[in-house]
Amino acid sequence: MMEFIDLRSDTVTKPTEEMREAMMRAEVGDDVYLEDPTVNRLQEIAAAMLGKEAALFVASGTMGNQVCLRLHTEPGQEVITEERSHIFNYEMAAMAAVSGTLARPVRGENGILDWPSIEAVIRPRSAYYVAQTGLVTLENSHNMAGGAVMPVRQMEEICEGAHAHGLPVHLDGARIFNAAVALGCDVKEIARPVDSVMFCLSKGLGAPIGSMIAGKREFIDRALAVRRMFGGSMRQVGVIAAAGIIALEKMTKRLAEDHENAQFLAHGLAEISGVKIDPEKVPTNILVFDISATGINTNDLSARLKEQGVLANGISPREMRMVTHKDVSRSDCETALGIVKRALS
Ligand code: TLP
Repeated sequence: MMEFIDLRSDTVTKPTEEMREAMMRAEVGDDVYLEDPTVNRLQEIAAAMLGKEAALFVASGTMGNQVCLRLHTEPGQEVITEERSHIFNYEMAAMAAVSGTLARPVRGENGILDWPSIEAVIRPRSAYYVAQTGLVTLENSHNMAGGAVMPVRQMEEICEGAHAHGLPVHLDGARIFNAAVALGCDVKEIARPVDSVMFCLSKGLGAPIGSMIAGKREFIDRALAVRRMFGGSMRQVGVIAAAGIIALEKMTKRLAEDHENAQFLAHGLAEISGVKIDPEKVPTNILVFDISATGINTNDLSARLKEQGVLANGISPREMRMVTHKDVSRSDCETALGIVKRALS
């Protein structure tokens, strides 16, 4: 079988040998009885790292976001979210189907919302005859905006503003550790202003399964019940939580390497005629670039790349996405770049 250089996502990362070893040896118990020691330890480590009172292991990022959304809102309310956010575009309209809420999408500059654009769409409490705003969601880093990061100060301003209106803020921090590396801060600073945060162990951190939500103890206690309602309470989950602990303690420390590889790819791509990408707008491990001026659409480019051993997908007919991660090396990136150049020449 051909060995592909897989740049489709950082979700494709495989567990390390150390993770597999830890999974094999994990001490386990029934997590519905809250008796799995490995899960409990993962939750404590996650809460401490994020600077929140408590954390909960969930099956996926989508489940984590939707459990939080369900807890923060009531049916009939609106949820303010960035137009290209994962919560709005890639979660099967769960906020409508599961929580009975309506998305209020707002376009952010390069995916990054600011307080004035959020404040402008908050429904006045005095107007009983319009749907009320129930929640503000943020995404940091922002996946479909090329891994863009929102500065902590801007998050604080948004959260202060939202709280003054009585609105909670949820952060989709699927890649919060990538954001922290790019912003040169601790993840705690990014998590501090928000009421709840979801982040993924199964993306750049290399764990095979799982995400975490974190927030106040009382919130996480209620999240247990909603997770169960969504079919997400599991039994001897320690076998996967064991990999999550390594993801947090070890794999968070190597993300800068993925960002350097993304910079390398961005600079190389920028030199290809017809490819539009600004390497300065690639702060993390995600590259989104426009190929419309090449006259080739993204489906065709994906197919050409695949024939040559590179996997990358379009996110629209004009825009390709590439994501660097632990299972692509600098030399893989060099190879991939050469293949893209030939495919577009
Ligand atoms: N993102 C996936 C796809 O679903 C697009 C990817 O390949 O990047 N929030 C953000 C910001 C995400 O990027 C993702 C997954 C999720 C939530 C959902 O996580 P999962 O897939 O575990 O439900």
